[in-house]
Amino acid sequence: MATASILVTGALGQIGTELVPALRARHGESAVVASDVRSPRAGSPAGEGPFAHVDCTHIRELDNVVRRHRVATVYHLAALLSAVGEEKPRVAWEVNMGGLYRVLEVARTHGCAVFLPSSIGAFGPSTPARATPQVTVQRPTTMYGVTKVASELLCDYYHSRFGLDTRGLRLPGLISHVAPPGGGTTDYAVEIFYEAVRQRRYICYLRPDTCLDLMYMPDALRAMMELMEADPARLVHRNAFNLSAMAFTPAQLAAEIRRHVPGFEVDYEIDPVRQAIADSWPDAVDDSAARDEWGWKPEHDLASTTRDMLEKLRARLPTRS
Ligand code: NAD
Ligand code: AKB
Repeated sequence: MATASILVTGALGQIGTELVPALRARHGESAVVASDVRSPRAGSPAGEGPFAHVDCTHIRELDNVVRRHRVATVYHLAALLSAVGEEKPRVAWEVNMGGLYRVLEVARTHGCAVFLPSSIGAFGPSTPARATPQVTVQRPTTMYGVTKVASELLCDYYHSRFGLDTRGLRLPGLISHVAPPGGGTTDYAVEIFYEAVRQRRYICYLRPDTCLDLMYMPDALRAMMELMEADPARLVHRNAFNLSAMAFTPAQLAAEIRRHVPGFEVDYEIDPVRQAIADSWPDAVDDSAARDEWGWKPEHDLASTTRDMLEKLRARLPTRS
């Protein structure tokens, strides 16, 4: 059996589908074990190298895979996102908290480093909405947000109490074209590109003036890997770095897409649940701690993301003539 040193949980989701190939390109195919509670579909990039079926709420399954593959670093992605978490709050608690607790316990036993993605969902309505500071009020009103704040604290605790090398980012909503998003509030910013290419029409579930932080997937992948490679002596805010690349509203995104897809129409049918979640999140966060402590710098803005998303999707999807 090949020796591997990196385990990715929840590897078949929106992020893992692209993080696994990126880590394999950097560290070698056999050095990265993809894992998920689901099985990979034929042709899935995560299934092209080592793959293990792991339910992150089962400590024995985690322990076996870490032991068997001599895992040194875990990218713990398995979680329920914000909208699904409101439909299934009990499952969200069990997977998001129960999974992380077991990952940290196994990491403590075997001395693994752990990466944990937090989210802008860790903030709430009483958080300052503009230039949201790195350290600020965190009183989220979703189960997702509650688990993200608790996860940030738990990772801090395992670092200070047990010396575990835990690191994390408060990711914005991610825009990507490889795997679909898994049921979040920011999914509109992915769906809109698919529908612009397929139909030239999109029905958006958020109000046109809802401003949120978003990021293109290549920036997010680079941020995760750069943070895990950063000099630990420089990291003050280990487990919850604010991260920003661009902030925009559905109306601004639609206008940018219209520059490439003339006549693109967007209608608005507001989903009260996802609108309330979006309204409770910041408009744009201040990521100066990430910039100062490990040199974070985004490469993609709204214009370059829109151009690249449309180019990639037009090459793959049937388009309306
Ligand atoms: P996703 O929903 O696309 O994928 C999650 C994966 O976890 C799925 O493949 C699912 O099968 C798996 N999973 C669910 N329960 C599991 C269990 N018990 N054991 C093992 N695997 C399980 O999510 P994503 O968008 O890839 O997000 C990954 C992480 O990044 C999450 O922690 C999420 O909160 C965080 N994040 C994502 C975004 C985003 O916009 N995608 C933004 C901020 C933070
Ligand atoms: C969601 O909308 O739930 C995620 C996130 C920002 O955490 N995309």
